[in-house]
Amino acid sequence: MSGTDDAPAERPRVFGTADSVYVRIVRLTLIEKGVDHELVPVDPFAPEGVPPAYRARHPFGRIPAFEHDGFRLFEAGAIARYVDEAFKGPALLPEGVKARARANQIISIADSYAYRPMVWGVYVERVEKPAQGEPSDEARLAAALAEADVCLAALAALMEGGPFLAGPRLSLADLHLAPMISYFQQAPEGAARLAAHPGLAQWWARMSARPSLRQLGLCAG
Ligand SMILES: N[C@@H](CCC(=O)N[C@@H](CS)C(=O)NCC(=O)O)C(=O)O
Repeated sequence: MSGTDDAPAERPRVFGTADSVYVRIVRLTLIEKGVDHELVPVDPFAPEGVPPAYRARHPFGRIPAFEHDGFRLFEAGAIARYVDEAFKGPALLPEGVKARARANQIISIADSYAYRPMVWGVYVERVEKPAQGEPSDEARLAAALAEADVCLAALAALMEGGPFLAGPRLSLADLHLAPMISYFQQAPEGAARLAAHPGLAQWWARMSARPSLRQLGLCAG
């Protein structure tokens, strides 16, 4: 791990589960920065819910929560930006004002319009529920696919020449969207939707081959 003067060398802790989209965003960011970290298990989907004491770290009971050198933080976007600024390693936001705005815009799109339909509406309905012997809600799936279509079209238009979402270099935007696409494309309908946007499909092929994604077991399809 490489701390700056402001960030003494303590191993950051990430609280959550390894399969959570938002935990993955933070862990991918840490790995891409070359920062060793500890994953502390907290499962909001366990029958008993999150341990009551966890609410001191995250009043909303979501994952991830984060701690580094006594500094506590929640919300994946804020944690990723902290990690980017607090540690050495490649800068994960572009330097130019407009390119940085684009990266932040894509992160916001992922949170606001991609996560729910792609992960819960498509992956959970088409992949996870059948794997658990439950029927898919086809109406929910169809509605989610329609929302995902809008999302993919917007992202494809915004990424322009790529090859990354916010320009020529890897950024937090790529690390934010990738865990969502990893789930989405495991549904056949998701894979087909992604393939309809060659720039995004190539982006995903490149992203899923990165050591950071492989280390966390993000599915390449
Ligand atoms: N806005 C939060 C979202 C975190 C989030 O929704 N995490 C999910 C897991 S991927 C969670 O904790 N879900 C538990 C629940 O909904 O009760 C962030 O950026 O960290």
